[in-house]
Amino acid sequence: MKKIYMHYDMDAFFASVEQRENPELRGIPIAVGHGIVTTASYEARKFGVKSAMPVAAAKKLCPHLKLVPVRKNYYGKVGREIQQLILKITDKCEFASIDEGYIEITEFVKNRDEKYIERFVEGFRKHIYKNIRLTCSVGIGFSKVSAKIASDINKPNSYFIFRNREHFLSYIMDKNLSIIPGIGKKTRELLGLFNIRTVSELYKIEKKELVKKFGSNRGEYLYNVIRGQQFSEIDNNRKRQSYAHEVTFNQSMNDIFALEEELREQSEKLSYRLKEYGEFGKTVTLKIRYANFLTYTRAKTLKNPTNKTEEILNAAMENFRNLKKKDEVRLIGIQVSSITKSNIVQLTFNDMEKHD
Ligand code: TTP
Ligand code: MG
Repeated sequence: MKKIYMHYDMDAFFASVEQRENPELRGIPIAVGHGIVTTASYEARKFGVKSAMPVAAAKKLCPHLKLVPVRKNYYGKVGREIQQLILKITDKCEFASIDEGYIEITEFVKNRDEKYIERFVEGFRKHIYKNIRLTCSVGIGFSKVSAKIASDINKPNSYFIFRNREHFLSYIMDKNLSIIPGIGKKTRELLGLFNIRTVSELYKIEKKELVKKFGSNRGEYLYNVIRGQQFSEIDNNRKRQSYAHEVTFNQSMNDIFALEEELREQSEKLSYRLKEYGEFGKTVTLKIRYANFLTYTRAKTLKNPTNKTEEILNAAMENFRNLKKKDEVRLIGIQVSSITKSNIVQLTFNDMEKHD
């Protein structure tokens, strides 16, 4: 059965929390930050003030800008209150960061028309506002990626629904690649060298070409995501024992540099995932399968648990270098285990209070 996903993203999160707490900050341009703007209220964005901008530059654009110091722990607390509220509706949710998350809503809206989905979305947004006093933007789609793109379309304090894959494709086709999650600045720069800047321009490139330029994982992601064929499930398994990435080659791989590059890519992904969940791993295991199908694993225990790309990569590379044979590889992968939590996020799973 086709699934339906919702993505929510709080509007100007840090700034909105500050405006909620201090009535005198409401309705005026504010920036949360110290030296650098972490986020700006929508009133400040009208002047061109943006995240990651030096405060001095922001003040030039908007002389009345009110600067507010960052209170990260407090925003974290508010973010977790939002998560708790959502967990009372369903446990089919995945919190991608402190102010955004994915919710699989198939069971709530299946076989219903678009009007009903609109009512559901507005009900959700009201529920958040009533309890948290903050606004969010919501997107609906047939996949996590399409829902995420949708939530950005009518930001702030609104929503957008992709009715189906065709609707999604016609919307994204003439847009810049920056609207696609996972196509970051570096990838766009590289594609720009080949005059590929929009989705339709990327559409013309064959999968083979993309895999050649970006490796199998990234290449296939790029190919699939702009075709609405990138699917991943809601990941709500909070008691995770390990994180792993591996890749199987169709033919045996003899290029040691390419294998090392693959290990780097996998380390980056593992680091990203660990950070996303605020977790650290102490054991890094390299898995390798040769053309004769013999499979070996080599584990290394670190002094301190890590979530850093370089530390994961170094441990995996040490094992890789120690192997007698480094070619004729059919599969290579890294697992990070002995997981510990940095900051304890206590999430309770309870779906009693369903709302409509
Ligand atoms: P975002 O959801 O990217 O931004 P936002 O919520 O401020 O605004 P929008 O309405 O466009 O969603 O990020 C959430 C919070 O994360 C943001 O309020 C501040 C913080 N943040 C940083 O600390 N540094 C950054 O570079 C960005 C982009 C965000
Ligand atoms: Mg946000």
